[in-house]
Amino acid sequence: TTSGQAWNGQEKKIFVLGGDGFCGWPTSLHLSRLGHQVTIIDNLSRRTIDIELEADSLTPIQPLGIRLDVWKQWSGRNINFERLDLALEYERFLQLILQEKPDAIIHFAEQRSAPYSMKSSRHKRYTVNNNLNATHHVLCAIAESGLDIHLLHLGTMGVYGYGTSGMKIPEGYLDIEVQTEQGERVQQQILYPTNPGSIYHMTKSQDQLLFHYYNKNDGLRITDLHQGIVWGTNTHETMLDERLINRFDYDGDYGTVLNRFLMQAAVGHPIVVHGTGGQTRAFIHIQDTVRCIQLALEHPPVHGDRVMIFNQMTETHRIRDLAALVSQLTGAEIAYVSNPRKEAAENDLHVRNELFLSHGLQPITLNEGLLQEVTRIAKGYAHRADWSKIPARSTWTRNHQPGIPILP
Ligand code: NAD
Ligand code: USQ
Repeated sequence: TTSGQAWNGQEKKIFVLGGDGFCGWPTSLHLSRLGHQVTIIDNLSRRTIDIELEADSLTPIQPLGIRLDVWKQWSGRNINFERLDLALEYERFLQLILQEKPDAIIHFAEQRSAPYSMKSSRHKRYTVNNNLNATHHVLCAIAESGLDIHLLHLGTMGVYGYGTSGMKIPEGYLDIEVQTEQGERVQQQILYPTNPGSIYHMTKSQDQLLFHYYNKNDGLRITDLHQGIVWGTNTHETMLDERLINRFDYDGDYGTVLNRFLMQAAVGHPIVVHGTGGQTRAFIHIQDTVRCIQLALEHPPVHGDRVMIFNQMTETHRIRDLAALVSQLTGAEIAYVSNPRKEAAENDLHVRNELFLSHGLQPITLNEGLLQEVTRIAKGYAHRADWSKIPARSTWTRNHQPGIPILP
């Protein structure tokens, strides 16, 4: 164990909101291993959505109680759990904060799938109500508690939009020059104008305004991590025991693109590319997600700082290049289908990520070994795959016919 090395050897109390999810679970284990006292707060809505969609993680995730018992056996450490809906149970959440007095709160607890958020008006309203209320309740409770708690939020690269005219996307703030009434030219920095591509991404854009306001008005110390698409499954901690395994979404709503490609190749399904595959996106491996959160926790903003924004990504890739890479490695065919989403067919993407690099992140980049490791996991659990869940059926516009094959 590396107990006690973080934050100059101090053990901290950390709430992990959404700690049963794909990013939250490995983060909780990692922070517990570092010697921190972790409390997971989750309403298990992601598991309920699996039931709604009749889809399941490819990997066999255990009930949270078993996960926590197994972690205790391996590490000797307790992780506490409170089942609580952050969007609905404000008072209970406030009481927990007052009772436990956490040093930091990491907020993963939102509905995070863009296709799920676009399925129907019910899904749009659920995503907006859940995400905005959860975020606002967290901010409001920290302010009401009067405690000095560092809030870290998992945001998304998608708030920037993907048409950047060739410029490098800065870390949250854009330098601009305005002309005053007197004709003087003045430099300013503004929050990068958002251009979300789904209802889900729109909630993340709105979250930014809530952070800006509570930072300005109540002096809350906030770090917003604009994360790219996460790939991979396991981290050092989730690999210790099969019962600690992380979730692996592959269905058309929750499966993210690179994990879907690796899974599709592993089970003998063609690799499904939306449109021409000219979309360029930012990526990060799950092990780096966990490491970045540790680094952001260890470098909190000080009083008076504005909201600190990090771009939490390590590389950018074009979707059709990823498909070609996975196809070369595995021999899988590529199927180009009409794009169910409303998004630019081709875009360039250049992103600054100096803040994490300056804090010592050594990024894991896409390499054959890692890709094969994920394919091995996918092959190992291929018998659990339900092919009928692979196609993306959620569409951005009403009369779109998804999944129609087009010529490459
Ligand atoms: P996930 O759906 O696997 O996990 C989210 C967790 O939050 C789930 O366990 C869910 O039950 C819980 N939750 C949701 N609403 C809640 C509520 N109202 N009260 C209590 N708990 C609630 O998602 P993930 O992939 O782990 O993503 C976590 C965060 O990271 C999200 O905010 C997402 O926007 C962001 N993110 C994810 C990715 C990615 O590729 N997975 C990329 C960029 C950013
Ligand atoms: N795509 C395919 N084939 C597929 C699935 C997706 O070509 O089988 C394409 C999509 O059309 C899109 C791109 O791949 O152009 C990325 O799709 P995705 O589902 O992997 O990612 P996205 O919807 O953007 O959402 C994911 C997470 C979300 C997070 C976001 C980070 O679900 O929580 O915020 O990645 S980012 O994209 O940087 O905004």
